[in-house]
Amino acid sequence: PIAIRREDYAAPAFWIDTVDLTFDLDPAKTRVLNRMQLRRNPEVPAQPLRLDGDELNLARVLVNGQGASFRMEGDQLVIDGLPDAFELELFTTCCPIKNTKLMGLFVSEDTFFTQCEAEGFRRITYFLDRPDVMAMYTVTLRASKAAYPVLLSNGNLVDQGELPEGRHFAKWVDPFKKPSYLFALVAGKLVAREQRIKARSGKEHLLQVYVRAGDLDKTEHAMNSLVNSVLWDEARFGLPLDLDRFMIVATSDFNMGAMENKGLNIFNTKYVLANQATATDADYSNIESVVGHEYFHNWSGDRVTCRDWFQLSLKEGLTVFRDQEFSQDLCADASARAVKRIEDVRVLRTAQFPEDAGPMAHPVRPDSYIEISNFYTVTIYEKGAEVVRMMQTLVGRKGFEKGITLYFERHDGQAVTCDDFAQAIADANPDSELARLLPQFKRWYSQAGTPRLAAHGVYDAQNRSYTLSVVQSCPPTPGQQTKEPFVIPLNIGLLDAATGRELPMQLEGESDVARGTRTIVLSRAGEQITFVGLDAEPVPSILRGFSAPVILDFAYTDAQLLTLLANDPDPFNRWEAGQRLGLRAALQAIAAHATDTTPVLNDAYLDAMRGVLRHPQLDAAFKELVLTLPSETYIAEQLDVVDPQRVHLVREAMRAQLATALFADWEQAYEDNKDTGAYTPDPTSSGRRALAGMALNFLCLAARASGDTVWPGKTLQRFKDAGNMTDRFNALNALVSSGHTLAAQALARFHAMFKDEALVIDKWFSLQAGASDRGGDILPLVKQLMKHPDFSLKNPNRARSVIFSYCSGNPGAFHRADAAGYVFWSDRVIELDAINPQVAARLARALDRWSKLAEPYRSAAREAIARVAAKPDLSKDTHEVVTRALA
Ligand code: BAL
Ligand code: ZN
Repeated sequence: PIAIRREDYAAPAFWIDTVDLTFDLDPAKTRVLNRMQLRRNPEVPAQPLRLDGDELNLARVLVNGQGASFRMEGDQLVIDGLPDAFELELFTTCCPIKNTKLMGLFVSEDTFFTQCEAEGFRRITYFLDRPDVMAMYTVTLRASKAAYPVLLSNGNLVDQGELPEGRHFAKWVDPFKKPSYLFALVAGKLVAREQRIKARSGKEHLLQVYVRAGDLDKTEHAMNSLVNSVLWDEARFGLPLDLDRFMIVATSDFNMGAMENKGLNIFNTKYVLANQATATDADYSNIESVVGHEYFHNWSGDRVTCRDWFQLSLKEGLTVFRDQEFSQDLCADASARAVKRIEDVRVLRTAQFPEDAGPMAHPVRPDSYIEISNFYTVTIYEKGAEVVRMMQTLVGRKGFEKGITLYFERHDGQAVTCDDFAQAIADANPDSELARLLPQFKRWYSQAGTPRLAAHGVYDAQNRSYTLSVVQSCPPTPGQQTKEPFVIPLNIGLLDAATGRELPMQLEGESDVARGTRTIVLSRAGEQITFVGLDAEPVPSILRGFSAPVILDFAYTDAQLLTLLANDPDPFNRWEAGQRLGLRAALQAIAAHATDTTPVLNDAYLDAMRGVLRHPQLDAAFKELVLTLPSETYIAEQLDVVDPQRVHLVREAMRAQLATALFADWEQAYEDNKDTGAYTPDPTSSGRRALAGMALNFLCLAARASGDTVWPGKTLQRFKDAGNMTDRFNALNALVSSGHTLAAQALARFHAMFKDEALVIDKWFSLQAGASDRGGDILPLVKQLMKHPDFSLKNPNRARSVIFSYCSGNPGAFHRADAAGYVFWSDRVIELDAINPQVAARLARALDRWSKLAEPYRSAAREAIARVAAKPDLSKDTHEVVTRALA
């Protein structure tokens, strides 16, 4: 396979102005008639027309109504000698029922769906399948009326009617130009929840959420989330809904979370369906984010799209930022907003930081790829969102809104680049630090790797000053040996070490005395920041709110961290102080080769955690985050050489210690938070359920050590009596993760209760595959689960629930000294690759960090990767991941 390089970008040789598609839908043989108006791009040297195709049967090619000569070059259809403007008619067929890749047109539960991003449209018809070719679409769908009563495509329904032989048709016209990756169609037996909404302009829009008949009672939250999204984008950024009707359709077979096709979003059921009996608080929250995300793409993605796929973060980073802001703005108070921020940073640090340090590290705007599907990554999405967030920090919230307005004014209807976006934000704020430092700021787009800030502070008693020295660096990443300094907005506060109170801050040479957080903009490799007017050495609260996606090294003393944990008015850094203390204890125990009987946590830490748990003012959601230890993955990232079993052992020992040392406090926390009344998924009550769930987990863990049967018994009762899925699942999780004997009957009962609810059965699989390993018991269980009648490798959600939960989500069980976990992994990657390369390539990433492993894991992991790489006929997707891993 060949690499596509960003620097090779060339404008297309032809433009497609209109596309008129007619589908005769049949699962075994769908006929597609494609009539297009094309014209040469006069700015490009004359060349043949090359249309992309993949797994299509071509039956006819007509140019201006006449048979035309053409040739095939690989998968491309090539036509020479074309006039400057012409009509091209193509007739092809494809086989949706056999489409297990779930790209292009496929069938799921007797319903037709499409997925075209990034390069799926070429599996429907021959096309200039690239995002800078934007056309107007008219789509006619024809199918059996009994089997496919609902026929949907992008835009507005302009005609529908009966056809002979029990068939019917629907004709859709999209009033906006769009790239092919935003095309969609759906046909099947579906029902819709509908709601009309009035925009500020007074215009009415129809919102629809389509699902299978039995799922209508699970669409209220998705609809509410959609309504909130429409209102929010108009209120915050002045971006209205531009369509008469906006549709969401759910499918249970989907590679991604969801897809922002213009006016016809297609969603994984996981991000649509929820009621209190089947969905947890986390599901509710994810649905809100994903519905928001896809809706916000209607502007940031659909109205303004990417010139080429290297610019993917143009729409994805921006849209993740927008959905993060949406969820924060919906929060009732600052505490809930902070909780959301902490959760987002946790994802970044446990998933993106390892990616940025591993073989798949790439800049937010990559320079090359073999398979673009592999670049729908946490770097493009989450780090991309952090880059946008830093821009907002540098120009202020209002300035950022002005920048967004200018961006859409300038580029509406265009396919543009990350440079265009940054330029618009800077141009709207000409006096900002962003405008001043723009070329340097854009290194965030071009340089991969997580920058490190090494900071240390010196107090000068004579001058009553405190100088913070900060040196930035960034490690080499594939293809980038050296890095230039980044622009880093560093939010800082100072606390009084004795009282914990926030100190006024005055920078040397300035007369202003600031209270609260101050943003210092770093741009050089090394800088010094001197604060004056200080009577004693302060405790610096650095990187408040996680103001930049960097690793901060500062040699805090335990006492300083305890001060921050108890007092920092910045909730992010308050949480971070607890994480640093926990991490430090873990790393010390790992370095000391602690056994499972050595206490890892000291009394000061345990007292501090007790203080948080008992704190009368802190919210339950925040307490739950503070009391959650750094994950095994995050701990492993801090080590040069990782023994995953040792990491697992130490973290389990920490959990056991927290369980027993805080036993009475867990009892109290459970009693205080167990009743949340009538179910609503709001942040306050979900925070209380989360803390009650955590308490039960620790109580069952403590019971395991003491032999107590009371709490496991109570937990089983809670599991049985629960009025919502969150409480029920938390109770089940407490029994499973403590390895209690009651877990088996609870699991059996859970399965029986929810056997017809696919998303709940996914949870049932995932909980078991992700459970804490005890003596190597999880791998045999995973193999057993794969033999369960409900298991299917073809359904991505189900495959993820078992295989990914084990390989990617359960390091203590996956990294086995006997290498059996890696052998299992390689078998599954190979097996999945033949079915669905995107899912296989994602699974292949589970061993990204193999080179950091201690022996014998390292050699065994390498061997497993080499085994996959040696497989002939590997997809481009998987090939790219494994060859990069071995490079
Ligand atoms: N564009 C792919 C799915 C998403 O990011 O919304
Ligand atoms: Zn997106």
